[in-house]
Amino acid sequence: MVHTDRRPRHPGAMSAQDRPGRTPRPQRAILAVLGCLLAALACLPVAQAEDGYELWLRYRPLDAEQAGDYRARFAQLVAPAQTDVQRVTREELVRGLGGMLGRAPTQAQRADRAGALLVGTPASLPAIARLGLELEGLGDEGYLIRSVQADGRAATVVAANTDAGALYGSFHLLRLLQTGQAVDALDLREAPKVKLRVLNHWDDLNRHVERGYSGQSIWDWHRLPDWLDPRYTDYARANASIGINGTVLNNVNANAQILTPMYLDKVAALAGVLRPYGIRVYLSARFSAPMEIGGLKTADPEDPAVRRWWRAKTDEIYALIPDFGGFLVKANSEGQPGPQDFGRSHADGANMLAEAVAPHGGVVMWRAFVYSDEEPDDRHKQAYTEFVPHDGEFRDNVLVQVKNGAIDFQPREPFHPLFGAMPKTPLMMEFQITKEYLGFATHLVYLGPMYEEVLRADTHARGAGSTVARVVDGSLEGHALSGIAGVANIGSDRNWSGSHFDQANWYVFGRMAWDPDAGARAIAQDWVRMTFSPDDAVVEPVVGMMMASHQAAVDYMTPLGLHHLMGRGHHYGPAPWVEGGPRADWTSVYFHRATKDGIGFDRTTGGSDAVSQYARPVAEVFNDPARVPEDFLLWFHHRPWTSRVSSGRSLWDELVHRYSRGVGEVDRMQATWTGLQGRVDDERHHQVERFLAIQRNEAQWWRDASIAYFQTFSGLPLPAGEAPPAQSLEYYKALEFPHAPGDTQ
Ligand code: GCV
Repeated sequence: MVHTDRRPRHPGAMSAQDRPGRTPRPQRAILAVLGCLLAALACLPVAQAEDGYELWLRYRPLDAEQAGDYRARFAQLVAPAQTDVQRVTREELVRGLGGMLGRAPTQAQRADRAGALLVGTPASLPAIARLGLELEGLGDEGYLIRSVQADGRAATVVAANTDAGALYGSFHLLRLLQTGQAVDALDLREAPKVKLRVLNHWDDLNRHVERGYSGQSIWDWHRLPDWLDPRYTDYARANASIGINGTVLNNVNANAQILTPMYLDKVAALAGVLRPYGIRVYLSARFSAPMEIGGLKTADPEDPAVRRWWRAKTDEIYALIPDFGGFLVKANSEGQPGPQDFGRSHADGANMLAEAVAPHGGVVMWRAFVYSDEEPDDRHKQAYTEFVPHDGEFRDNVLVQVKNGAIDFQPREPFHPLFGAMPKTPLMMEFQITKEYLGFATHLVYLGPMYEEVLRADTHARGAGSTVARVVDGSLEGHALSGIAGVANIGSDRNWSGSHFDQANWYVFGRMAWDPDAGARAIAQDWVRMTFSPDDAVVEPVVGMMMASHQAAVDYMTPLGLHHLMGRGHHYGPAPWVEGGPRADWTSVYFHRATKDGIGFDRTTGGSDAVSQYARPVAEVFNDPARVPEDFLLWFHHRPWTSRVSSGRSLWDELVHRYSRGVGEVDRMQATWTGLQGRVDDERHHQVERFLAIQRNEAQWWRDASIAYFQTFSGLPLPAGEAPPAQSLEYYKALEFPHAPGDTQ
């Protein structure tokens, strides 16, 4: 990344001043001895600082045998650099190949030896045009990587229709080397299945990050546009390497000032850094901006002056940023302004903005995370109730952005019932990468399995096989526009994400946004190889930890479908006792509904009837306590404490068992990690070890506090062999965390 290269220099490398023949003889002798000593020192293994800054783009030297093989195949680089995208592509290849192979390939205008790497498009490189490759169907971002004979010599080609495709293909090629793949008979063809692959930063203009656990905002607004922190470039590289092609710079709880000329200049400067990496910027728009910064008396989307204001504002933005992506909007949700304040619908509001960006090719991402405090209905149902009637009313350039589940990024949620229920509207997935409800940045929780579970869930909207992935990638209903958003976990921390393992969640988000059918395990394997070590003795145990980690966290936080049991406001730690306050559906008791008789939220046809928002085959399963996946039992059912579950245990015993099972898994993670000492660099090993210790303590805290609380309802003893909570319920209830990170302001 952009920083001093700390790799040991080649012992033979000399600068011009070092050249012999310029220094008197005796001094030369002394210098020669010193030189030998230095050369010998340079050959000693040098402990390399590993602070996580380089993410998965470390490009460390490969072992000699592998490097030798690759070196012969990538001896020469033929990659034009006429455009910014071409330039950064070439830079990345030189950096990556140079780092891994010990020396950068020679660069040439045309291949004149075996072992050339040709990178570009038929338009940018005649040699690629001569190959006559089938690039149709790869679109604007796809690529192929192939071993070929170019002008009679063995070569490797990364070819695409566009520069951006060649950039993505180059990162893929580098990944093949980073993960030790064979490259002698390559024939890969890749194109993203999803069009918009976008990070959502919940970053405020004062650099506070809502639900951020990795320092301040990466965007140094005060020093922009004059100071362009090199981190922005490295951020762009990291995103491009996993196919992310858009970023929403500011919080959905938006401040209208981002739309003022002063801030738009800053946004334009960032757009300039990100553009060569194929990344467009988007902004969260505050719906009431025409009143707050435009001097209008209303923000009514039907008011001609309001419409004019948005059109003019949009034109102003595009004059500065011709490839501006468009707007993300949180409206009429959690106190944010929106069209309903003026008696208009979500479609009215979205369409007004869509009309403004349409002439420029922009889009509107309108969030479906809405629930009203005046609405006494189950919060689970409200987004569906509000949005489904408007299916078909949104303009072509509007996507409705839906969280993966109906409540709010809980440790585990069934897929949102809107997926499959709005066939005429492109529905964009919103995942959370930052771990608001999954242990902040200290708990090791790999989100790949959770994303995979949601994307593979079958909505049955058009019969079996109508997976959420097919809704989101547009293939189920034939939408050309499609998108996936992830709420970023990136901040100013040196390691970007607050912990080394949270980088994996950024990584897997990008890979799954590119291909929603990709597997979490394979992605974890790539990530570990690139981030920690290609050594199988590291890869397999670490991937094992990662793959078990989500279930572990669900077990020690919210087993069996429980949800929303965290501390009030900051969301840190267990607080199933939370009640009262401004609204019922911000409390824990609203969601778990524990009584002397049982526990769980009855969302069956006899209860809130949320199940009926799913297609019939899904609804029937969710409605039946004997068929509902046990992971969602208490999400959909209120069950007696003594009822039996599939293990044969009573519900109470199973609950306690799962809490303890989660803690036990963290014990195993700790043991695995300790066993890797010496195989992973000390710096990162140490931090992960300490964070796992925090996680172990907090897992125990979650278990103990939850059991102590729920036992007051069940009145049942702990199953044999289960340790009682370490402290009294009063102790847990009295804990306070006034300065926990990431809270709203
Ligand atoms: C940006 C949850 C979070 C809020 C967040 C909101 C949203 O309620 O706790 O911090 O606000 O989701 O997604 O809009």
